Amino acid sequence: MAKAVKSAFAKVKPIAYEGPDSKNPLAFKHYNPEEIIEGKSMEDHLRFSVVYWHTFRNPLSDPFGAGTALRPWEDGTDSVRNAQNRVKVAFEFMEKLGAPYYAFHDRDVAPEGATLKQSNRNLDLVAKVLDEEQERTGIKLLWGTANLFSHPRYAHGAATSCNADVFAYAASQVKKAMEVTHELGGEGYTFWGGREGYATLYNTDMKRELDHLARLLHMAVDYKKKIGFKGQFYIEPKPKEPTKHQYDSDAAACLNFLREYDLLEHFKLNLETNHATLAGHTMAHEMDVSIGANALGSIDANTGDALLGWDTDQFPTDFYLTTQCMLAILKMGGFTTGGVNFDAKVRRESFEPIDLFHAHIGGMDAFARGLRIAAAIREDGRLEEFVKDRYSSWDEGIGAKIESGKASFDDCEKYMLKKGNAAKNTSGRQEYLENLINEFI
Ligand code: XLS
Ligand code: NI
Ligand code: NI
Repeated sequence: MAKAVKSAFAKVKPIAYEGPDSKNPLAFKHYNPEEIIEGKSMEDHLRFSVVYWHTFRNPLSDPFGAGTALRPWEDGTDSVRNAQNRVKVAFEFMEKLGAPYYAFHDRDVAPEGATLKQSNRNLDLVAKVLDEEQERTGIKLLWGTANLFSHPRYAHGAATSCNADVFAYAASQVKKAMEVTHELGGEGYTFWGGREGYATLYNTDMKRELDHLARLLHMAVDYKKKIGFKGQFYIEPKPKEPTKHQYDSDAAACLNFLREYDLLEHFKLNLETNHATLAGHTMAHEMDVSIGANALGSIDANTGDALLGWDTDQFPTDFYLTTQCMLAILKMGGFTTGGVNFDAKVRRESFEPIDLFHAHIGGMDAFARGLRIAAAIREDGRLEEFVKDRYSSWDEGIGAKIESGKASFDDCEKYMLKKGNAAKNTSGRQEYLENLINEFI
């Protein structure tokens, strides 16, 4: 029987803001939750969220070796009781860290049973403790999701499986995960197509699989209405891993899919940095694409390793990256339902519980600093002014006529025949702009 855990982090005091001169590793140097930036507190800008799967369930194994994580509160069983205990540890951690949100998959928080019925019951038993702990601490659920990729039944995919029974199982699992998310007051629900893709086209009917994926999402939209769930639906793009090709490969592919199947109004995107780079894009690119479609919902904040090339899900510590993220978020007017969700894990070598604090403190500080830098760049105004100027030929004359749809080919030709040649181009000044950004970092 599991012994009741009183305090898993007894030696750690609540993490406080001590400012940039502090040498205390268990203090924030930049994240000052109440500080007002652009009229809003840092806490409200950043809406930090801790992920249950990496932080409390990842054993820190890799393809070459077993897990290394030391988690003394675990009793070594896959019991509901152990899962309930773990919830208390998780909330103690999040409370001491000062994270206002968390996110989970159904199977992270509660053990899978032998049947769907048993799994649902296990989830209810653990959700009860999640609810109590949310109530006790005021920590809220950013989003919930269903794990439709770990179990062997999902080997060929979930919604895109060749096996209709597997689709039905996945739909039932999503139904339950949505209900629990709703009961816990979740502000969103994420669909990451873990194994929705293929390993070889020789055995794959791609069109049929995509139709099925859209079917599942339409069912989810219908069910959302039925139960009165008001949270935001998100799709999370990722190009590969574990499949060779995932259908939701990047922001543009997701947006096209959602448009094609009449789903765009019901979904926004949850962008993850390491997925952007796996797709051959920068996070800033993916954010810009999504903002352009009014579809940036939330971010899974992490980073990859340029020399490794797989989804290493590291904690973000690079100020250039966090500045770019915050420039994009401020540009879109801030998060509504979304947040900065640390879909990140400590390294296999960082196996002690205290490393979980170092990792999150670093990520939160990096984003807080990114927010400050981004706000300073905006306040300065030179960057924005440069871009505005660069396109000023579109503000009047032929440019304005083209933009507003009032010019035809004939008009363009008439204009250019009269003028003889196009006005001279001006420099893009990339180096000047890179230097300008460096003034603020
Ligand atoms: C995995 C994904 C996953 C989603 C939620 O690569 O990032 O963790 O965020 O299913
Ligand atoms: Ni993610
Ligand atoms: Ni990832």
